Amino acid sequence: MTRRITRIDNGLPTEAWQQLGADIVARLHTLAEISDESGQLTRLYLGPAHKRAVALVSNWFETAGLETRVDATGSVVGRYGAQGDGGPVLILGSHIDTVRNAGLYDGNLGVVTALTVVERLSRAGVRLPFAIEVVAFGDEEGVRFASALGGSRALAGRFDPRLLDERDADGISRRAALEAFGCRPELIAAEARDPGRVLGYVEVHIEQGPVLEADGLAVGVVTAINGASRGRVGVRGESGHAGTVPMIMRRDALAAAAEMMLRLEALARAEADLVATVGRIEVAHGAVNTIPGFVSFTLDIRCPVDAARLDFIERLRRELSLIAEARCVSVQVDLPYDAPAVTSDAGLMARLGEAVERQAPPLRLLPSGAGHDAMAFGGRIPSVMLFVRCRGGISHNPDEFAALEDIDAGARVLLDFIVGLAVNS
Ligand code: HGY
Ligand code: MN
Ligand code: MN
Repeated sequence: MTRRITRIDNGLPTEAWQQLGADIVARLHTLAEISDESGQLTRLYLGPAHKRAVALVSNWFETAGLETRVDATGSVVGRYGAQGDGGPVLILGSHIDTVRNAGLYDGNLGVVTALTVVERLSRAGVRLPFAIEVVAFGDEEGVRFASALGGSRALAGRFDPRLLDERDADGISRRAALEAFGCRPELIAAEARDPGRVLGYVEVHIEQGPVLEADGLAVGVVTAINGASRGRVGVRGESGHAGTVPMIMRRDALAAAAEMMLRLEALARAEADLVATVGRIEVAHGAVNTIPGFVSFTLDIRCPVDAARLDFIERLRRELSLIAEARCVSVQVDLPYDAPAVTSDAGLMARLGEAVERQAPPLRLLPSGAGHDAMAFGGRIPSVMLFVRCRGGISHNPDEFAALEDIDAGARVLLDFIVGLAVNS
């Protein structure tokens, strides 16, 4: 027997609201045991750990009463049907892929929170005027391939087929990795959701920054997400014998790259709200007694204002060319990944804010410096995020931590938001 919810305060049995944090934390620890590397949490897109995590999460979704499938990009999609057919759908989710040596919460918290909240509705036998899809994306971090957000962009109808030819460090294409995972890349386009049938996308995520902790708050509603550019700089000089080539005659690619990185840092420091990072550097045929001939390093540039980010990149290209010219090396800047800044949907922010005021007051609005799957939906499907306090703002680090009571608050806010949407629909 399914019941229709009429009011938030008595819409669900008391037990639906209890132990949410404890259930979520227990699942996060179970999920965190699935890693590509022993002794640390690394779960790269379409790798062995991702495969095992998909199996575990699929089992959780099915046990919670969701119709579950793995979509054409490897995302796990669990659907909790509506009271009747043909209604709209609310999409909840986040990602289960991680960076290398990650913490438990980045991405995984949002998936497990959404699952646990919908599981409470299912246990209470409550059906809503809309369906809910819980999605565990697998390509948010973009660590294995150059581009990110492949799963969420597929749902948003924005998956660029050229991404299928991107290759990882072992030369494996995204297409081959998807097929080896059991996916059919030719079906990705069909994963696009009809924006007219989607109420919105809502993502719970650890803040990954220090703001909520500084304000002494458990949760906050995200107003906007920084835009991002990512890619790689290649510097080509001439390799040579470290003992014989006079300094003045060298075309040292690594020394040139080092000057370029310091120039990047100085330019970024001069820009309010813009951040730039070099996360990896590779020296081709590096050896202690060889002058480096070719070096490549990654670039990650973020800013809340797209025009400022793109203008910065143009200035950076000119500056790196001047350094290359002065050092008689060549430089190539490739930035294939471009994710525009996204503002949260005002209506969803208002609804989520009301839920925060009821479950974990006071309401705090804040922007996101980190990127998220929610960015993929910008301008096509309304989206909003709820941040959960992050100890010390530490993330992309095994010391990342969110307290059980804050996780519980986040889950209660999400459950209240969903019930509120049903009551007001
Ligand atoms: O890089 C980011 O901002 C996100 O954690 N993928
Ligand atoms: Mn994340
Ligand atoms: Mn991350």
